[in-house]
Amino acid sequence: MSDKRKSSRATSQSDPSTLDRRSFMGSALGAAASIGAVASTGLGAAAPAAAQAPGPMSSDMLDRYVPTPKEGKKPQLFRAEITISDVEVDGKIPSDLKGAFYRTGPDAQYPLAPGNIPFDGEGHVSMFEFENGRVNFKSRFVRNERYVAQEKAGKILFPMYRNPYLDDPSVKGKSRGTHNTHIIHHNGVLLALKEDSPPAAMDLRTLETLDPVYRFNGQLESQTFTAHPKTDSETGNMVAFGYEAKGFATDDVNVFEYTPKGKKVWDAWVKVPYVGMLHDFAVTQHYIVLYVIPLAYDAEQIKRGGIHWSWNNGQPTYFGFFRRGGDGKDIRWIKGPERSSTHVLGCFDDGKRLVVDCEMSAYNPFPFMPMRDGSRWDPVRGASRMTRLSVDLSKKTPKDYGIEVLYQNLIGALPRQDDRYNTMPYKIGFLPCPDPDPKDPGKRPSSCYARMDHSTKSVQIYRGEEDVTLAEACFAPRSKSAPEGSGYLMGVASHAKENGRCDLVILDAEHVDQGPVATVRLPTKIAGQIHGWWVPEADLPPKKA
Ligand code: V55
Ligand code: FE
Repeated sequence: MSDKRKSSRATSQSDPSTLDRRSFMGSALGAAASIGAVASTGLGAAAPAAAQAPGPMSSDMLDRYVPTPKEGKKPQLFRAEITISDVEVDGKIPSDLKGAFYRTGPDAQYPLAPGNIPFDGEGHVSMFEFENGRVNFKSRFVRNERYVAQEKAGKILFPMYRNPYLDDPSVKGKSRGTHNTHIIHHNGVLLALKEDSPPAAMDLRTLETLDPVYRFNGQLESQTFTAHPKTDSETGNMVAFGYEAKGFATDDVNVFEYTPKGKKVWDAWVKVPYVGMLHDFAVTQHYIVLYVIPLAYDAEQIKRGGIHWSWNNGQPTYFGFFRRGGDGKDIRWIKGPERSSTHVLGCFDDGKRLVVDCEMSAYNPFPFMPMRDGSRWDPVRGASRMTRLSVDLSKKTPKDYGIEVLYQNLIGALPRQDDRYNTMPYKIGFLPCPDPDPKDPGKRPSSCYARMDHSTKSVQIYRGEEDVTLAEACFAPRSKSAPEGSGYLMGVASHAKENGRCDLVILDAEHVDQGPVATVRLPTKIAGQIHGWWVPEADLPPKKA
């Protein structure tokens, strides 16, 4: 590669404004695509040619969040709340697809303050409601305490990601939650989640915000609530946790379990070896697993007016596990090498082994999270692959945990499984990724969905249309008792060539390589997405007249 092109990539991690559009897009969530940007310039010898691929975040996120001073362009806000009944559909909505698909992501209410990061935009929730072959679309902001206060003031009052010291004095005591990361249904409501705060509850049909600080009828002791609760495969209970649970930067973690009707049936308190981002966790039939990564709390940076985290180069990871139903005192922390992992695909224990399949990168997967040592962020080391972590349970004091890459050619940070298998042995997974088999390495690779089958180690690929970026996919089972992975895979495709116009692509989850069975064609771009969630018809309240 030429030196000229190489230097054009000489971007500083701590200044996202210097990242070019494509590299940001690629790396925004787990560096899936950034690899590509680098590979295209030849930097990434280890990177597959597929590297220029679009990342898992939809392209419209870029326009909104990445300042582009080079082009002299102001960041463009989106903020459009949309209602469309009976959206145009290509193909036919399957008659056994009954329920609603929800998605959420950050959509900044006012331009982000200098130095702030895309993860601090206000939560904007969308719903695709399936009804007798028709699809209705609706999107609404979460009207949480922060949104409402800022709307009243006409400006940002919480200017920095998880740094309360810069907050406007008028919002003292209010919830800082943006609720921009994930949504789940629980006990008749939609819970919008951000890991630094309690959930906000919304109406499953209208998306009206019902409770901006939802504490499970006073049962929630933790001051925070994860964006990645799990559903117990046998009981349907919701298992979740909060970290920094006793307040800002505390090393306390509270893990808890609620019945589907919202009764707390278990909780335990543990302490982490250091305060790192605990974005996700793993729950098997018998164990809770917490994985501490060096995306660590940075007190100095907070004092300087920066964000909560920086990547603390060289710091070890810790794999912690303890028994469900216990008091947490049996927690064991196993030290491991510097790594990052933010999302779990699936996990199980079989009495002999505790297995957690997650996406894993060598280090910091986020180009906009500062490197503590000031080094330039490396998208090759930031690229995520599906990785199996395992612990030998027959040993009294396991000294290490196993790390095995499962699919070398698949790069992506937003894996999803059939959620009926959250706590059980499973074999099927889905992953948005750049084309793992580019026929023309010079061309921008397609954005794909991979269907992985661990039992055969085989991969099926759906290649999105040439100009699209595919968001995280979500699986909807054909019926309550359908076999694992039998149903539909759906996800939003944004078209770069149509100003970000979006489709919802619906695939037969067992034959993703055959292309969509139906495509819901929105007439417009919609708010960006981090995660999505399926709610079957039986769990939806009746539609109000
Ligand atoms: C993630 C997303 C967040 C966040 C922390 O990995 C981690 C995703 C959208 O906000 O605050
Ligand atoms: Fe997440």
